[in-house]
Amino acid sequence: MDFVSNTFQLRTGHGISRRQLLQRAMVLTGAAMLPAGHRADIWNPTTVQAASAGYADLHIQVADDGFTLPQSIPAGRYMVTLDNPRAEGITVTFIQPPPDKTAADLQQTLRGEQDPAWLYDAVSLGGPYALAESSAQGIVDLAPGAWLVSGGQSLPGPAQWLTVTEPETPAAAAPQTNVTLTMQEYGFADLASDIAPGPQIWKFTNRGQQPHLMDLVRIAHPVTVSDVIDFLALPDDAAPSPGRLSGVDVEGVAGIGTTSPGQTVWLVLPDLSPGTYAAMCFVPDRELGTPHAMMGMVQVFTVTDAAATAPVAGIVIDAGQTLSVDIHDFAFTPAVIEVAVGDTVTWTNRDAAPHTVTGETGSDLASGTVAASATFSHTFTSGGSFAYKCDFHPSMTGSVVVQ
Ligand SMILES: [Cu+2]
Repeated sequence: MDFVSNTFQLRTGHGISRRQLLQRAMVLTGAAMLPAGHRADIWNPTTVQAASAGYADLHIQVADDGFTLPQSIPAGRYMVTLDNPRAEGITVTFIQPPPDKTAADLQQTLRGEQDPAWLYDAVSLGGPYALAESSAQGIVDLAPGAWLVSGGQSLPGPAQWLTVTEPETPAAAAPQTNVTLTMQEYGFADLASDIAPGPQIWKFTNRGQQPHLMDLVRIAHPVTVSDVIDFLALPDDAAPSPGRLSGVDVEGVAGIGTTSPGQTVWLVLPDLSPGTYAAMCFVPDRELGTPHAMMGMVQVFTVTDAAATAPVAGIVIDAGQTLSVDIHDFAFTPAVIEVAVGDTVTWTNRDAAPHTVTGETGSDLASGTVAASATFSHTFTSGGSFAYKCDFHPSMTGSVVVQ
């Protein structure tokens, strides 16, 4: 009954462990052990620098004996950062149990020693899944009350209590999101078949009758949903066979923990790279005990450069990109450029004549003279539309739209 760690398991060199999957099919959430060599390019902790952008920080450190986190915080919307130095992936899940349940009850229930019915009925918010030796971020709304913060069975020791007191500040606005999806029995509705690469925030709302989670894996080659389900159903010791999906083709990328009906959580994806992906839920069905993935809650999609993405407003996911504007033939190209907060724009003067990049009066966008072949860079730290012109050639105008 692992309500709180993502069920699907990958082991270095052994691929996915179906034995553990089935064990955890008794269980509501999952933990993954992921191929160490495959994660760095996809999920480098140094790229996880999501500014809290108006959200309070809730920092959770994974230690060998449990989570380290505050004991008490005011209610509100939190940017949860899960720092995981361990050699095993872990998910943080926030569970608001009924008043008569203790941390020991949760532990026993996760071990299958108690009837899990209460866990299906408790309010649960899925925090981020952090790969081994990595960090991950997600956003949760914590209401006042007593919450159990659980790492599931993959973390030794019982869950820890977090007391959430009455809010001290007005509610923060909801994050802007690139991908909005609905979890239900049995699928991820609204998840497009093509997703844009790069940093993004996904919003998950459970509109079903049961709790759901998402594990996101990248698969080395194009697959169908049936391929993935066949793969999950293979016995643990099945030999890889040509043309069939095997564990070495699958790498964990990200995930959110178990989230109950009616709840919404957000996941920060620092840099989704092009490829084939599958989203799946391993919550055991309340009636059948079968992991939802085996009942069809698997969705395959591709991340392609071709899919257009809208920058996420208000949240700087990394140090920011650098975008280029050419100054050529007495014009700025592109004349209008859209960037995200934190991005840097570099203007390069490709004319023989000098030019300037001069914002409106009072703007700190002021290059002074940009000589032939010289460049000028400016980092945009707040949203808005910034018009500029060349002081020497007023017909040359442009603008930077910072989302
Ligand atoms: Cu599910």
